[in-house]
Amino acid sequence: MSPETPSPDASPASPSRHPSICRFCHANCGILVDVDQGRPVRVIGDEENPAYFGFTCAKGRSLPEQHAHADRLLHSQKRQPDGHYTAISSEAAMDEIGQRIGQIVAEHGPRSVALYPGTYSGPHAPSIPAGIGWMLGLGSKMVFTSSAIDQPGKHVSNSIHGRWLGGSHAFDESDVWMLVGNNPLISMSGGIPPSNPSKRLRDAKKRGLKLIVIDPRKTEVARFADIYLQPRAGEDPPILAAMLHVILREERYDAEFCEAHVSGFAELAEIVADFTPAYAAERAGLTSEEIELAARAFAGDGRTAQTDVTALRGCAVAGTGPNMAPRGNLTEYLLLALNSVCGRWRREGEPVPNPGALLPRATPLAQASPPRPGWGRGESLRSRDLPNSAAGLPTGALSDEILYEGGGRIRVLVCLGSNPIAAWPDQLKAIRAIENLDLLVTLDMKMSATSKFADYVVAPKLSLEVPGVSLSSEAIEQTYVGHGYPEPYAQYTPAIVDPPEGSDVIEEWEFFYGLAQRMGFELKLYPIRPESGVLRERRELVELDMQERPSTESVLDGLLNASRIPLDEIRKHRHGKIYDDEEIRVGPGDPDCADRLEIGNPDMLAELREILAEPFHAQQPGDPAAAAFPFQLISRRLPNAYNSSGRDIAKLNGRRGYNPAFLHPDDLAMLGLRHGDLVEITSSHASILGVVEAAPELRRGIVSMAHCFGDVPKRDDEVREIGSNTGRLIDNESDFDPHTGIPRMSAIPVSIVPAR
Ligand SMILES: Nc1nc2c(c(=O)[nH]1)N[C@H]1C(S)=C(S)[C@@H](COP(=O)(O)OP(=O)(O)OC[C@H]3O[C@@H](n4cnc5c(=O)[nH]c(N)nc54)[C@H](O)[C@@H]3O)O[C@H]1N2
Ligand SMILES: Nc1nc2c(c(=O)[nH]1)N[C@H]1C(S)=C(S)[C@@H](COP(=O)(O)OP(=O)(O)OC[C@H]3O[C@@H](n4cnc5c(=O)[nH]c(N)nc54)[C@H](O)[C@@H]3O)O[C@H]1N2
Ligand code: SF4
Ligand SMILES: [Mo]
Repeated sequence: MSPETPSPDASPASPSRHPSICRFCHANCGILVDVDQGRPVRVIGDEENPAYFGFTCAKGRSLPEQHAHADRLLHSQKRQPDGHYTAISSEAAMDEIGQRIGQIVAEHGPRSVALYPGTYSGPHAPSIPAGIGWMLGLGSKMVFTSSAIDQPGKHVSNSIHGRWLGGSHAFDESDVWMLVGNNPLISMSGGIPPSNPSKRLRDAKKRGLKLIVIDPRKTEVARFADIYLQPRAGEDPPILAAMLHVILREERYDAEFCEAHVSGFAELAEIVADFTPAYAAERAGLTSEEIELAARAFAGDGRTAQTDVTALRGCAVAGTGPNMAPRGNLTEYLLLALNSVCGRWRREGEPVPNPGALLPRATPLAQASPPRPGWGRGESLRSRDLPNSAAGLPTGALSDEILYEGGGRIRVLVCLGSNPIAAWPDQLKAIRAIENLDLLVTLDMKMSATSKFADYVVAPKLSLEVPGVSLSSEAIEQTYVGHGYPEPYAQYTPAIVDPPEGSDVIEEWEFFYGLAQRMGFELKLYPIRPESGVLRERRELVELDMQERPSTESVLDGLLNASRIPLDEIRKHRHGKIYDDEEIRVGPGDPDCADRLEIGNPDMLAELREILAEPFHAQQPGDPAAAAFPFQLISRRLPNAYNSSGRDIAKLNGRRGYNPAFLHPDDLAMLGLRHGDLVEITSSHASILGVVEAAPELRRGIVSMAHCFGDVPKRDDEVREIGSNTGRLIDNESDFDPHTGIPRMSAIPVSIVPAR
């Protein structure tokens, strides 16, 4: 079944119910959508779904409200000279945008065009391949993704550590699991599978899983922890180095695995010898015992037999918190080192948990692939001496590249389901940069904070109006260790409804296709490349027919040309299915292979040495030594908002569309504040307003706030309605990672005073 024209599942007139995939967030929950009069009216979890077991969250259940939102754009918009917007047909918008970009490229070269794919480039499988294919056709490599301001340390550390081609252990089979600064029960991200994480966690606890959580906030997931460490923010590297110290000192590592497959052991051992639990505990505001306990729980008794498939299983993963705090690469690197010294990689003869469904067939091998450089790849920025890294170009510095006054600056920005003014570090600079562009095009469902600056806003179809597949949740395993589906699950959904009557909305891939057509080049879709998952067969490049526009269904067929389970088979099982028909076991490594997992990377060891040389004091709230900025602002996610989305949906935001500034009740008392009071939060860079709320689950001295709220400064006095933008507090130029450019986005030193 590959219909040439996408036909929605529902007939417009009669009420009906349809299995589908929720794409409000990246978790791809299996849902049932009730349709009446051609519109979605109700969403519930699909009990028949074999991986999600009926799970949904309030965001998914509000898809009908999202689709029918009064602010939803039903037509693309063009900015007029007086700053107002008028509707423009999507065809005319593509004509004008194609022509304008053609002129700018002719004058300034293709490098003047940048693409920024963000959050909503994820739900639709063809969006990013089409966006990147268009950029490559144009001849520009200036693709900046939100990954570089998210968890860039993962990409860098995977590169410099190397991959294990047999893959990592899966959550569902593990004895021990460690989460450092992520909260998968709310974020659906990081370590616990995205398919009903709370059920999976409860089942795992029943099995006897030991959970270790390190987070300054006792999060929803931390409440399930057997061992919970509540450190100061930004101290993860010393804590993890001290855990390695304990594991090596007490010989709780897998000596046989290290001997055969790991290099740099002696170098790492030498430096972590200085990271005593007492030292790390003092820095992080913990006790030595807590760190020792965590280390022993993670490493267990160190059973080593290389062929013993019953040896302790587990994995240590981090989330956005530590990646946004200083030295995120090092945190992620030390986690890989912990996994490697404990031998937490799949051995010869073991079956892989997910041999692939929408992904190509796994071809796992018990062998390391060699480390590669983590940064310094390809072209550097012109504005600042920042290279491309394994996480891509440094999005944290894209504002500087747009504001650059020398030749070759970026003049055109295409935002693909993204919102720079809400999301980029240093919001005021981001605003200046956006205003400095010759052309800004956004593909956005509403006039977001960024779209209000755009020359053109291209109105997209929303998720229930387009076919979809559960690829993003499966493919994440290829990028991040310990992520993805623990079983060969896949789901396909056709479009459930047509777009609203009278609207003119297009899919994101169609926009790039339309531009390529007008600019006279072929659009080729490039498949994803594995970074850290199990080794897989390769997918083919997809070349699209440029004469007659293909249907989305046939684009999906092309993109999934090497799926282990053919898409036509997946199309038949509308409630999703686990394709456990085939067992694939890890093959033997090449006995002559000299490749090793590298745990002694000199740059990472140098960062560890820097930490030892750094002065520190055990900071307390109100501590005179930290008088200027006695608090640390950390990032967090709220259940009912998804970055900048959701906060304007009445069913989701309850009475408040803002992001509270959460503080420990004792800190509130110390500051003389009560719930709902307004405060001024000041970093070395800027100030924002916040509405305080008591949160006993926080460590003292911490203020925890969600990002992507608020708007431009002229709306600051609406803080109680729209919240405030924590990105404004971030200085992207004086405190940033030299390899990925990510600035300090968590553990930001701030002061808090009552607002006058
Ligand atoms: N201070 C601070 N900053 C942060 C973070 C933090 O923790 N703290 N987190 C960072 C992280 S992890 C990320 S990923 C980035 C996110 O960065 P961005 O992706 O740039 O920000 P979003 O707000 O998610 O932007 C998504 C946009 O897509 C639009 N949209 C919604 N539905 C659709 C659709 O169906 N199609 C299309 N085309 N558009 C749609 C929304 O209206 C919104 O404007 O922010 C980063 N910024
Ligand atoms: N509901 C909802 N779900 C989302 C999103 C959303 O906005 N809302 N955003 C999506 C996106 S873009 C992403 S990238 C993922 C992110 O998914 P996660 O990484 O799980 O994000 P958070 O839930 O913010 O968890 C980060 C945790 O880090 C902690 N933290 C902060 N600083 C530090 C530190 O220095 N050290 C340690 N150890 N911990 C620290 C915070 O207290 C917080 O609990 O979530 C995705 N899912
Ligand atoms: S977790 Fe994400 S995919 Fe699942 S229902 Fe909620 S918004 Fe939808
Ligand atoms: Mo993210």
